[in-house]
Amino acid sequence: MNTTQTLISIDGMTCAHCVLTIRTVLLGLPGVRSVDVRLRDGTATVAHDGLATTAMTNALADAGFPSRVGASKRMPAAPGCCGA
Ligand SMILES: [Cu+2]
Repeated sequence: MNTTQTLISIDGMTCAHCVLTIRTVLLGLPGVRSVDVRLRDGTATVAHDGLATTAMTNALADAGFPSRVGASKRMPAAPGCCGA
């Protein structure tokens, strides 16, 4: 089975707890193999089995993290889980 890598830009990721939440949310999706979250960049790289990218962004939105597929400038505004 082919593994696809998708880069997601995530808003509101401010601390290690956000990273953990995001990892848990993404790894909980069926077909996700690994998740590499980079707090500094505000991005996550997801290795998955051809999962719909909307499934990832919807799951993140439900967890309180607006996100979009692809690299983009980090949005500074959104408060994270800790409001930092
Ligand atoms: Cu946080």
